[in-house]
Amino acid sequence: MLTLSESGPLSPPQLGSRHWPGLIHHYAQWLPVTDATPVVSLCEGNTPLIAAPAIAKRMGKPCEVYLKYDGLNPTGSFKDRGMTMAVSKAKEAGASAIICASTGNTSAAAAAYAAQGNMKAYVVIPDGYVAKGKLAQTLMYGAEIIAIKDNFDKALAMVRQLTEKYPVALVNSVNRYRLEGQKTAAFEVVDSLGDAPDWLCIPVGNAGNITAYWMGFCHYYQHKKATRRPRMMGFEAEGSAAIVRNQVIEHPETIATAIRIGNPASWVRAKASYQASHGTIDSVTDDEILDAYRLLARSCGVFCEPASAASVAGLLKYRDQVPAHARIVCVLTGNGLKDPETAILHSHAQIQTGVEPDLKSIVKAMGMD
Ligand code: AN7
Repeated sequence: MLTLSESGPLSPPQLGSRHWPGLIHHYAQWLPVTDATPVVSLCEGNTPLIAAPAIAKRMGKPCEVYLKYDGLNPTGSFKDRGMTMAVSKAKEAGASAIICASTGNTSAAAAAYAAQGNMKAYVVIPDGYVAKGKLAQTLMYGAEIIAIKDNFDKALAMVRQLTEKYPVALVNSVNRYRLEGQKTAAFEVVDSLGDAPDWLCIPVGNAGNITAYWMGFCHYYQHKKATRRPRMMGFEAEGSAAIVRNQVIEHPETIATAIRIGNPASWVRAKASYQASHGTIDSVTDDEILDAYRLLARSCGVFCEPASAASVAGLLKYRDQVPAHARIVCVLTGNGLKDPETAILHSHAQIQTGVEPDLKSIVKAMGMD
């Protein structure tokens, strides 16, 4: 019997017509895979594009704003797109173990795909700076977690050195297959809207995702699946804005721990991407990130993690430059459930505890007495 992880990209498992087979099977013709590629999939991709009229209203002119909610991927972040490719290709090359450095989401995805692909995963993380939900997932998926007394940039440098000497496949975004998988998010945006948007707003950490989206938009444009390409508007957190400041940040800081990165791995390619698109990479403060984080939840019903809210914080910062009637997509890279501690600390809301279990007390707590 053919199982999902044994089937090649050209022969997805035969299930009902509404079954989404994962992005490698769906976009096989656009990806560097063959029928010999052992596809390791958790049915990632096909995430919703959600209209956000409450954010469009804040632009102060007629326009459309959509949220590409990639927090609805199987492990709760866009990293699944790259990881299905990286792990499948590592398996094809005969690897039995993978390793990555991570601020949390890459490690969760690597661990999950390693589990599905029957491989061993090692993850190196900055001790004390990974959100609780991400740690919980990575532990559950069974990865070996190594927390170092330094930041993400150091962890990446270490795993790069390590994989030169030891038989472990590197699955950080310096692995070219990661960005190949991630570019499918741009395909989905075009497939949903019928064309490319005018602007794409996106958080920037290692700057891999902005690079991958641009690749995706360019491929579709070249093959006439889109008539245009968007302006790429990337946003770093102010305390780790290496690209904006044009210098490595030795001690990056931000509440958005996912993008607490001071030496982005895809720096050069990301710069080329935003420049070719006539876009920009700018920074947003932690306060702006938290305002957008709350706005998304309260006014749109979409709970993303703090790093993801940088895309909307950036759009709000650039609201005056939004052309009337523009179509804008903000990428929400990760699910809010990843980071319950930040949510509870910064929701600006409170639980009414210790309420007596009688109608009078509950009605009073509701403010209806
Ligand atoms: C939610 O998991 O780098 O600019 O190790 O988790 O492509 O790096 C995460 C990055 C944005 C930035 N949003 O994307 C990791 C890691 C979320 C993220 C980014 C990350 P890139």
